[in-house]
Amino acid sequence: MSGAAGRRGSWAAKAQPDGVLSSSLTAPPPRRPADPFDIERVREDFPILRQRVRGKTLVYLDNAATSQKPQVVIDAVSRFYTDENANIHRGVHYLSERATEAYDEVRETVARFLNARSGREIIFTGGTTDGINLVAQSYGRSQLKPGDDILITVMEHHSNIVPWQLLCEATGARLRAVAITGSGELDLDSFEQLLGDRTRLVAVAHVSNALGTINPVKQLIALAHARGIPVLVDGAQAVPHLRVDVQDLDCDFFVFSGHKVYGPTGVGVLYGREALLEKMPPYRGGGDMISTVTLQHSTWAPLPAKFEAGTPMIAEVMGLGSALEYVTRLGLDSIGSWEHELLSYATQRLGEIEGVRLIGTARSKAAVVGFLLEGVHPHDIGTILDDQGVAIRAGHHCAQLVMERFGISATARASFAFYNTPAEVDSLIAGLHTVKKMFA
Ligand code: C6P
Repeated sequence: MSGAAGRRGSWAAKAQPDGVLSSSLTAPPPRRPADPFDIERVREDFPILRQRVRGKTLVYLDNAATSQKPQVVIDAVSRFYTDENANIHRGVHYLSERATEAYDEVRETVARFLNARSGREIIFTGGTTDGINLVAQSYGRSQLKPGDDILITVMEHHSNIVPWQLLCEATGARLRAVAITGSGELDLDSFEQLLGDRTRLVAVAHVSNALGTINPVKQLIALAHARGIPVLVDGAQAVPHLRVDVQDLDCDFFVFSGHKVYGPTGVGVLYGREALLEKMPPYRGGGDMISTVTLQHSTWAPLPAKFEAGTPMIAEVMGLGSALEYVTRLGLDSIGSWEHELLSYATQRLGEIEGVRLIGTARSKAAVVGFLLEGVHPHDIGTILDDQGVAIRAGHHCAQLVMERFGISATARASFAFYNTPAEVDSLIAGLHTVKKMFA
């Protein structure tokens, strides 16, 4: 991939701040990116990609909704049920001991993946949404009072809005949101203005699912910490694309979902700074999270068990461990640069289509392109593309504040993974030409 960044500069599409693409006469014709790792071989790891849908080769460009699973992940889940199934932290028998050991090992894998200080800072959750609700209900309820502020941004997914609204209703705190610019970047002046004496928590997306914007979270965290305010980072769209180091970011909480990073659904991670997790009350009560129980009173198990009540999603945790090992083997730097090539190529090719308007043209973006096609509703775009085997997402993407900011109700969104190819971008573009013909 060496030299890729330089090449990119020469053929990246020229988008105006409002997202209108100018088909610059001086721009050279689009050049297909070169293959960084052996993509065809990598694609063989994903059995679902071999299938045909509606008689056409599947072109899966809805990776921000959920990514496909490599065979090793499918095998890890299947192996657990075939050979290892037992409950954890309970039995004295062989299978239970083996399952417990494997489950706890994945916790260490996650800690290494995020560069957490220890496995005590890693809580298995049901996903990003579950992790944010945990922090809102445990940290939030115990720390916030009437008149306090929680600061989010206009580009948040509903999962990073609604839990805070519920918390505000319960505590009398107030929810405030940082503005975004016409290109879909966070307005840093707005951030600094809203960061006030009453702000008790900042919750911000690392990467926007609707715009693709990569936020300068390290800088935001430093600004918040200068005022002693803890920060939660919604990493749902970051971990599949970027190398995350929670110590380097210095975040207080970081959440993500397994299914977006090539793992199973139903499992996710909350990283929390140990000192904060220690002082937080449990979120849910039940088995495995206690130390002692009497009729009137219970005491809590040490971290991380305090936050993992009941039988967890053991098979899914096995799958998650395998997924994180898989992406680590491929290398997040290689993944990121290949996806950036795809993003630049797709942006350039979309620019060739008259009537396309990009929503989200930030300088720093992950592999998500949201767009409109003049005179065609995004749902019609999605449906017609689907007829051609091309899967994208159309709608508000659970980011209605973003839609409101741009004065629209929906976008079409193509989101890429490392197994996508320039030929698949070409299929998307060909599909959009068909859409245009049908609506001409
Ligand atoms: N975004 C999308 O198509 P869960 O559902 O808990 O795994 O993830 C929620 C979530 C939280 N934050 C961000 C930034 C997200 O993108 C998502 C999920 C999917 O964009 C489904 S709406």
